[in-house]
Amino acid sequence: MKQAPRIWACAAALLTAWPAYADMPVLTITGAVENAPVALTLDELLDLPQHQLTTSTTVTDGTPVFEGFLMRDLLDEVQAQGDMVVAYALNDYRMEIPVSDFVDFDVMGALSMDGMPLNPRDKGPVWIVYPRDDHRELQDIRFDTRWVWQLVSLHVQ
Ligand SMILES: Nc1nc2c(c(=O)[nH]1)N[C@H]1C(S)=C(S)[C@@H](COP(=O)(O)O)O[C@H]1N2
Ligand SMILES: [Mo]
Repeated sequence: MKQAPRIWACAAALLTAWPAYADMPVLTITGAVENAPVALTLDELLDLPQHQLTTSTTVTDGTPVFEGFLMRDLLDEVQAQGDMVVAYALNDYRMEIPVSDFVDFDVMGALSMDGMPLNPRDKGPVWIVYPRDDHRELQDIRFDTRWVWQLVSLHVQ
């Protein structure tokens, strides 16, 4: 899967809040998972245990409060078997992320920031957020590139 499906970009861009597209698939998981490909709706992502994480980022001011699911919970949910995920964004950005990041750290698939649903026009609907302020080793460009925003699919390998 090389290209993020553009139709979602268009559909999602027309909408601004969660309820409007809550039952549309927003995140597709391919590769080494049960019953691949798995297309998850926002409602399904919100059904995963939700967590809070307060951290500075390289692209926002201050220390926003993020809410969302833990990446390891998502991978458990789809019974992922692999050491690496390739994260694909709407803008064709792609980044390989070792699954060990999600085991070692509470890396979040953030769905909201400061109480506002992340909008597909700006970082949303899913933004991979690392607990950067809690771990010195995460304050590094190597990890910054893994903060994939506008995440649309994950390929597990
Ligand atoms: N969807 C998406 N996520 C992305 C990127 C991108 O271009 N598109 N750039 C990455 C890079 S290279 C970095 S360093 C961090 C921070 O981006 P910044 O260049 O806006 O500070 O976001 C990462 N996440
Ligand atoms: Mo970067």
